[in-house]
Parts: sequence; structure tokens; C-alpha cells
Amino acid sequence: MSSAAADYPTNGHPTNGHPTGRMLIDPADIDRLIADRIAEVVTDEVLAGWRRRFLAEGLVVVSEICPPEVMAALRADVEALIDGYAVRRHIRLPTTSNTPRRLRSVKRGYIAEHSLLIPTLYRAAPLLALASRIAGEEVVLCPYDEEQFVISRMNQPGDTHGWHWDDYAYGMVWVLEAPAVQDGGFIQCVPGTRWDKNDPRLFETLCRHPIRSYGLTSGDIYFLRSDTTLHSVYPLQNPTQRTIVNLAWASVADWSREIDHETTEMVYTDLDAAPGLDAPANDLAADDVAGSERQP
Ligand SMILES: O=C(O)CCC(=O)C(=O)O
Ligand SMILES: [Fe+2]
Repeated sequence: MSSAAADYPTNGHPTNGHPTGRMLIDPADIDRLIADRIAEVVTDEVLAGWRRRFLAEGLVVVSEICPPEVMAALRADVEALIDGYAVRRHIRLPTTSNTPRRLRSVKRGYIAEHSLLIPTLYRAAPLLALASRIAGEEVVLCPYDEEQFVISRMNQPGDTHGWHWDDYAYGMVWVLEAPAVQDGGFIQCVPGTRWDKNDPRLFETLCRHPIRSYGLTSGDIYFLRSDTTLHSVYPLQNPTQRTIVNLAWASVADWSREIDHETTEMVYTDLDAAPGLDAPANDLAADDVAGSERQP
């Protein structure tokens, strides 16, 4: 079994400038490490509890499924990817009633090119099987490549991922760094709601339903019914840091639906955006002008 900080060769793949110049873990070990861990912690009773919570709340915290060495390796990959390829977004999206996105993100293409671990986690059979057992239906890969996995980091006061629904049914979000709850950056959810992209009326949905908030800590992992759970990340209140990897999966039904990807493209893929620079902004609130906040 390979372990954290093993002197593992990179098989010719870039190391993203990781200081050790080494992968921390062999991606070939990932399935087995995760399967063993799930077998150890997810008893029938735990699973039944997770499933109940997921159905009721649209979100369940499943942090126990990640072996510590996988979390450590993921952090190393994500740090290098953010260093090399993050773009700051500062936009409001009409398809979600103009809620804001203020964050730095790394798009799927850069991750696929420069990380072995994240694409391996994305396709890991034990993770997909667990997600399917929690969801009560088959959870499969996302048919649209660009939405499969993304990284996002918030580190400035006001940074937020505003209220939205996702295009595809499921997301497993790996919260690598979470601020203390009083500094913001916690996730909020309204389950059992639907996104009409032509007439989102998002604030009406908020007013009609209770909001649940989740104060997570660094290393937590949550599984989200992301297409029917309105969700957002509360704005950071202080200079602190929040970093996540989102693995977005689909239902079988998603594969035969026509899905428009405009929203995700604006948050994550935006072809005009070059790493290290701010993406073009459309957020013109007076206290809120992009360019007043440069990197980091
Ligand atoms: O940052 C989070 O916890 C949620 C991310 C999210 O909602 C998304 O990437 O669509
Ligand atoms: Fe989302």
C-alpha cells in the first residue's frame, strides 16, 4: 500500500510544481483505499441515516469516507492547480436572478491535464456506488465534460458563490479549507426546489421555504442533490480562505435531457479568462467593481 509522502514516481505526468516533485499517492491505489474505508465506516445503519438526511435536506455530510492520505494528496494537487491556473470571477448571473459569484476557480480542462488524482476520484467506482446507495438511483458521470470537476477558492471579504441550482443532479463537494462559521463561507440550502432557467424567480423560492445552513470544517465532504436543492455559500466576512473541489455527477435521466450550460460556463470555463488574471466582470455595484480587487 502506498502512503502519504511516499517517494512515488509521477509516470511522466506533471507534478504541478509540487515542492516534493512527487505525487503524494498512487492514483492506482485510490479505488482500493476508498473502498476499504467505506467498508469500514459505512454500516447499514450509517447508510440509512445518510439516506434519510439526504432525502429530507438535499445535503448530507459524509466526511468519514475519505482516508487522510487521500485528503492530503488532494490538498497538494489543488494548491498547485490554484497557483498555476486559477481565474478570479466577479459576475452576476441572470439565469439565477443575478446572484453574484465572487471567487477564484480552476476549470476542468486544467485539472484534467495536470492532476491524476482528481480525475481518478471523479471516476472512482466505490464513490459512485456509495453515491448511488445514498441517492437511491444510479449516479453516473456527467455527460458534459466541462462540468465534471472544478476547484474554487474564496479568500477576500465578500467572496461568495451566490444562490443557484446546478445543471446536473448530484455533487460531492470536498471542503479542503473552511473558515470558522463566524467568518462566513458556510453552505446554505433549500431542498425540493426547481430551477426554471427562463424565469428563475429565485428570491420567491427563498421566501417560500426555510433555509438550512451548515457550518462545515476543513476536511468535510458533503453530497448534494444539486439540481433540486437551491444552494449558496455565504459571503466571507473577513480575509480568510475557503477551498473546495466539486465532483459533479449526473442521474441516468440527465443523459437524455437537453441541458443548457451557460451558467457554468460563466462561472468556470469562460474562454476569455486567462490564468492569473481576473475574468471580465459584469458586476457593476458601486462597492463591487472588479479590478478594485486584484490577486491574490
Ligand atoms: O462551494 C461550495 O460548497 C458549493 C459549490 C457549488 O455549488 C458549485 O460549484 O456549483
Ligand atoms: Fe452548485
